[in-house]
Amino acid sequence: RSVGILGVPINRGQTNPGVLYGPAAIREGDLIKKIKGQWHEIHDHGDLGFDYVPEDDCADQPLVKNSHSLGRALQKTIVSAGEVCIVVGGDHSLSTGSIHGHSLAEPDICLLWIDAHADINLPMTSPSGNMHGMVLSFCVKELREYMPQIPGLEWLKPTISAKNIAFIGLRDLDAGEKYIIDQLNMTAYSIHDVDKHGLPEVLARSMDAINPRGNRPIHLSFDVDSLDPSVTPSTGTRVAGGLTFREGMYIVEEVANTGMMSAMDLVEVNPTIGTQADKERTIDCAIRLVGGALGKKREGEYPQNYQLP
Ligand code: DIR
Ligand code: MN
Ligand code: MN
Ligand code: MN
Repeated sequence: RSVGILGVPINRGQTNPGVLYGPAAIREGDLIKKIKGQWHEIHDHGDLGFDYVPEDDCADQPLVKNSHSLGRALQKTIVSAGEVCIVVGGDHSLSTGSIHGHSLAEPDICLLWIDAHADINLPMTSPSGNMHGMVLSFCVKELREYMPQIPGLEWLKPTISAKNIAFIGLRDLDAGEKYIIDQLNMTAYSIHDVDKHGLPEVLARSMDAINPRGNRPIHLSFDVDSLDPSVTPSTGTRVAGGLTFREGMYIVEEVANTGMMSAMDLVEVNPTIGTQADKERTIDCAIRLVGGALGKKREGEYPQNYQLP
């Protein structure tokens, strides 16, 4: 299958504007060249173009900051069928668009959410008003009756059931988020669970829960703040005690091994945070995660027709 890369330099789902430079920095780190395997074709679709809208200044609703601008930008996130789509952010609000678009292209997706945060605040439970912490409340069908109409986001309809979502790496949840996860009986592995059972076990249980027959297209939503801040320091909401680099790589390689990944979000790389070394480390890690998810193997590999000279 061929691979499409889409940059989504969206930054109004949170408050640090520098996350806008994520796609450019990841491209400059030589993403395309480094992930190119022998067996897939890569189309770079460039960055999603969008305008922010002035209505956001008049704040006709206080619940979701910049909702008109986000709504207009997110509606354009199309995930094309038949191509593995890599969506490079930008902040995590972009996943409302990519999940919506992916669900239209592939009706039976499951969602693996790798994040320090659950990003499932309802607009009313959000302590921040930042949309990157509310992504899943817009996507989950079971929360429809609790969702208020948000101006600019009326088009965004929930497309995925709570039982088809698994979280790994959680360690900073708001009360409303934990309550929703418990009420909907969602598959959620915190960093405590990772320590207790080990990452391979937690990942296997997650995949069993959301993709028991292994026949569903997988949407992998990877927030780089899931990893320990020593691994990905250049991100807006660092939380101590995260997944290791090796655990992150293990996740993406295992997802690649299923052969069923059809979309991946790689979000919250903010190259304006930290030192030059922090930024380089974060971007290098982001690129390795994408490469691993596309089937690049740390164990080594060679093309099918390879021969010794
Ligand atoms: C917090 C932080 N739960 C919020 N969320 C973050 O604003 O809703 N998500 N940082 O990635
Ligand atoms: Mn294409
Ligand atoms: Mn997130
Ligand atoms: Mn996060």
